Amino acid sequence: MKDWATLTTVEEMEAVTNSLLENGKKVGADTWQQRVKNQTPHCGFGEAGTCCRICSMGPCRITPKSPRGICGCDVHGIVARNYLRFTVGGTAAHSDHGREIMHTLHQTSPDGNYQIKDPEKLIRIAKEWGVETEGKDIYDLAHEMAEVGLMEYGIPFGTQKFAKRPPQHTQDLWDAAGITPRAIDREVATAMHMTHMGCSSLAEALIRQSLRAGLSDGWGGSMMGTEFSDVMFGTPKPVDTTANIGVMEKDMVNIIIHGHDPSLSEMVVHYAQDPEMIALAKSFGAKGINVAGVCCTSNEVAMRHGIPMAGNFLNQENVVLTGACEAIVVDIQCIFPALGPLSKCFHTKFITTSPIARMPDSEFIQFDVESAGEKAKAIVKMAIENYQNRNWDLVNIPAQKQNARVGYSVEAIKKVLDTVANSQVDEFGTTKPLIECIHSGVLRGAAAFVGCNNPKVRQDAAHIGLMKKLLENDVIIIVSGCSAQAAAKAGLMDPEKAKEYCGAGLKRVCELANIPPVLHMGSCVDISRMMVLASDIAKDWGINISQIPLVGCAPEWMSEKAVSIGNYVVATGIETFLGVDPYSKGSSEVTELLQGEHGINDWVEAKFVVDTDIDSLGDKMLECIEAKRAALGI
Ligand code: BF8
Ligand code: SF4
Repeated sequence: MKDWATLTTVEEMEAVTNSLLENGKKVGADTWQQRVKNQTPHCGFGEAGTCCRICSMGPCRITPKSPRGICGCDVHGIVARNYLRFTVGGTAAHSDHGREIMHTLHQTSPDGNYQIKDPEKLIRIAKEWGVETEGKDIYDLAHEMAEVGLMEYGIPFGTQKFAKRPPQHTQDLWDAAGITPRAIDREVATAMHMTHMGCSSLAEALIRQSLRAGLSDGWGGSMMGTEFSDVMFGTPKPVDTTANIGVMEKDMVNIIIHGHDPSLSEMVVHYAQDPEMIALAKSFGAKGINVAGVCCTSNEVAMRHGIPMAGNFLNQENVVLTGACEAIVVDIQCIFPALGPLSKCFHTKFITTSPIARMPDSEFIQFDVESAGEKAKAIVKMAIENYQNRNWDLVNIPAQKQNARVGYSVEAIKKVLDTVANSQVDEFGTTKPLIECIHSGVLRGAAAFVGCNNPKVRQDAAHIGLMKKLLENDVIIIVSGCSAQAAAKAGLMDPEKAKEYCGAGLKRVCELANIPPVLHMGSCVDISRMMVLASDIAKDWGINISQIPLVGCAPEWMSEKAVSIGNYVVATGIETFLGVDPYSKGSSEVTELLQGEHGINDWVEAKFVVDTDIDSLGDKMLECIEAKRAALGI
């Protein structure tokens, strides 16, 4: 047995949360821990996916006594329709985030709020898309690329441009299965149409569309979100930061940024560093301004600026419960409406900024590209002025914090791993050193950890527990979203500490490359980076993606976006392990399609594995990696 003493344990994190809940009790705060109790037990029909309310003849619930809805739809049709609608909720959200990024790109200018920070990347993608670059001003090119990218949402003919990125074999599988993604909005609209009353009730067709819609997210909307965020805000490079609730500062103005779109957080970070704002903070008696993040926004600014990560999804109330949060500024997605009433129990300002995410009990400051600078400055100022309203009797910032090295874009991973082996390096690096490590058995394989927290799973325990298990077995981990923050909070991204918990091979790789064994690849939209990495590995190795000893895992997932992700990760050929059931267990046919040997596995060479017993889920991941090695004869 290894000694994990130097990492922060789940028990220690829970103790800290409990002390914050005590703080909340003093002011009558309502928290998710209480609301989970109020909501338990959950509706069995909803959980099995067997309730249909697609038309007003229902709701129809399937039981042994009533095996069909009023229209005659059977349980398989109902479960599959629900699954498809769940998927495209996520496809729409991710892709709309990508669309906002493209609109921001369209308005970049040398003296405006947003500039081009990675022109090489812009030119590279322009060449890939067949857009003429010669002799063009970089901003003209950016605007043209924004228009081409925005057309990907509604292009009447053809398929997604980025869907040409994976190996030919993957593209052939997609074509044969009829799931190569067309216009992104079309895949969402088709799904809504298919699931309208009186359209599709054939489970197989509905699951096929789920994969197609997912692919339009992962190889469409999300990929544009990632690539063009890099173009505007910089492609991430390794940077040191800190994680967990102790990153909040007692004597400083604490601004928490929460959500997903970096257009807002980049601006807030910029103005929080403005000497004029810092001087203002000092005039109110604070030592300065401290910006920290929650959820994927946190990942974005941690990766690009080393901004500390205060916590993940189920920590969002904790930051307010410290009594030391002057403002929690949010944009879109994964924001608890609870933050409104909760912030009223403290001095905290809850500031919403997007017309997409309007909430009661918040101050709405609409953010747009033209006024971004001015609005961000006003928000920072509001937070500073609010410092004087703190109730010092309620301030409780637990001293829990770990170091983390983050910022592993595909470009950065290739670069750092080049130091491990002496392979030929082309202009943008290759994945060959990584392949050599896996081929020789120094590393057994790789695992991509993604996704959320979910009160159905003990918070962070599945992420951290599974990661530890894989690290011991020489499996290198790439990570994104709230899974990344779980790892960072525990200390698994501290290059000094975390390597001690790896098997001998992985430890050696970490030492040679000076990396942590858990590589932070970004937000959930950035799972597209993982797709590019997998695709590059397959090409450099000369095998199919499904042959790589690589698995995906979302052990604590909760959102529709996570299901959209699951669909595209599997459809890309990566076996995906879930710790929470996607409301599909009510149908044997849908379960067979998603998890059986001859469902989607026959189309895309991968499937889902669902197991709520986390230890057994980990065993299955290791078995899958070893089986892929054996099949390759390595
Ligand atoms: O997109 S991992 S809880 S924050 S959905 Fe949300 Fe889940 Fe976190 Fe980011 Ni992703
Ligand atoms: Fe019931 Fe059919 Fe209407 Fe669904 S579509 S609510 S199963 S009648």
